[in-house]
Formats: sequence, C-alpha cells, structure tokens
Amino acid sequence: MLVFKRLTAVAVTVGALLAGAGLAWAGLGQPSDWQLGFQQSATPVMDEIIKFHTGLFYVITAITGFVLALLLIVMVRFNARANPTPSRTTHNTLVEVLWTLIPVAILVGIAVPSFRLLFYQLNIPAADLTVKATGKQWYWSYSYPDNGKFEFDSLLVRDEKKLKPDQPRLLGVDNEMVVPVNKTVRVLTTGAEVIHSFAVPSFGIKIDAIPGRINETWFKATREGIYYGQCSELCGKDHAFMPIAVRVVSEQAFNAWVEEAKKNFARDDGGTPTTPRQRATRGGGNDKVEG
Ligand SMILES: [Cu+2]
Repeated sequence: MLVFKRLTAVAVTVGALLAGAGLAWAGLGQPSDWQLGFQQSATPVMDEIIKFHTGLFYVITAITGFVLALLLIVMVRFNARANPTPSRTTHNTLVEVLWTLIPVAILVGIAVPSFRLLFYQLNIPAADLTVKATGKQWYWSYSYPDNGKFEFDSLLVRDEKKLKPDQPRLLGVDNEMVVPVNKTVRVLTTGAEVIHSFAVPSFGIKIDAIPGRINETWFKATREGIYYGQCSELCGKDHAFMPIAVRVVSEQAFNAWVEEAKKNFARDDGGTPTTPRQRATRGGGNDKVEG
C-alpha cells in the first residue's frame, strides 16, 4: 500500500503541475504557444466547463493510479517465483459487490454535475440581444435583428500584409461580430448551403449551423477583448479559412458601433438565407443583401 500512496502522490503532483502550466500558457480568446488545456474562460458557461474538466481530471488520475498500483502489487507479490503455490480462491462476494457498486457510485457522481452543466448550456436565459450567424461557403454573415436589422459578411484576412498588428494569422477577419460585455447574447445559427458549426472556445460554445434550421445557443462574455473561433464542421475546401471573431466591448462602444453599422451595412429584413446564387437571381450581384 506504500507503493500505492507514493504513486498517487506522484500522479497528483504531476497533474497539478500540468494543470497550473496549462493555465499559464492558455491564451485569452486565441490559442497560444505551448498551450496545454483550454483557452482561458470568458463566460460563466466556460468557467463551469473548466471546473468540470478539472474535477474529472482528478477522478481519472485517482482511478488510473489505483489500477496501476493493483497491477504492480500483483506483478511483484504474486508472480511464479514469489508465490509458487497459488491460492485456489474463486469467489469473494464482498469484493464482487464492492467492485460493482463503487464504479457505479463514481459514474453517478460524474453524471450529476455533467447533466447540470448540460442544462446550464441548453437553457437559454432571457437574452439582451440576438445575433444570427449564418455559415456560408466559406465565411460567416452576422445579422442583428434587435439592433437595426443590418447584416454583414465576415471574411478571413487572406493577405498577411493586410493584418492589423493585433490580428493573428488565419483568425483575423475584415468585419468582426461585436457584442457588449456582461450582456446575455443569444446566437441563432443556420447554414446557407451545407452544415457549418459555430464554435468559440473561450465562450464554451459549439453549435451546428444547419441549412433550413435555426439552432440557438448563448453566451455572456464577462471580459472585454477579442475572441476567436473556427468553423467546426467539415464544410468544403475552405473549411479551415472561415474563422469566427467576436469583439466584446463596453455598452457605449457597442451602441456607437451599431450606429456606424446601420450606415455601413445592408438591412436584413428576414427571409431566406442569402447565398450568392439567390443574390444573383434577385438581380443583386454585389456581396450585400438588398434592403
Ligand atoms: Cu464551415
């Protein structure tokens, strides 16, 4: 049992070191060099995901350490040389009941917080504003039905020379989705032609964007900043080049941005998703929706 205790101590130490290092290396809103674990959290949902993940990590470490210790004990104490005449024991009711009930208790102990987290993610609270994100081949369009009904396209900055100093390569976009800090944002997702997936790691959200359907999710960003994500459903040849960039700003900055956006972007009065073909048949032909 001394071996077991020592192994557990080593496992817990290594685990704690890795967890601490992961936090130190985790970027806010984007991946960072040598990152282990998740990106830093910016929403209550992601806080809960990280807590759950860390809790599970300790459970897994304890179970793995326990099984390893049992194996080592068997190998050392019960090999043919150390134990030439083996016992003929076949059943032990107490041990059999224990090795059934204890794993069941562990699984139930994991399931309860897991379902609690799932309901927290799926129950959409009363939203302060709604943003509709439409996945297209291969970029995102954002529409703001509560704030002037404008819609705009958000495309990857392909030319590295055109990246602004704070924009990471392959994640920076021309028009970011902008939302106010500390407000509950409901995100509606749909796809224009194939299935895409709207995912922002720091917000703890990932939801499919399916043609002909509306999915919904939510986030409440508690820190200002810029948060990046990527389309997370294989959607065609440029799947890797349709990043999601969400800029979280103060409420005043958001209101100012809305006023600018109303002037700069076309109106979206609902209706069907706008694909290039639909735009062409409507007699449009430019990249914005007619309003
Ligand atoms: Cu996609």
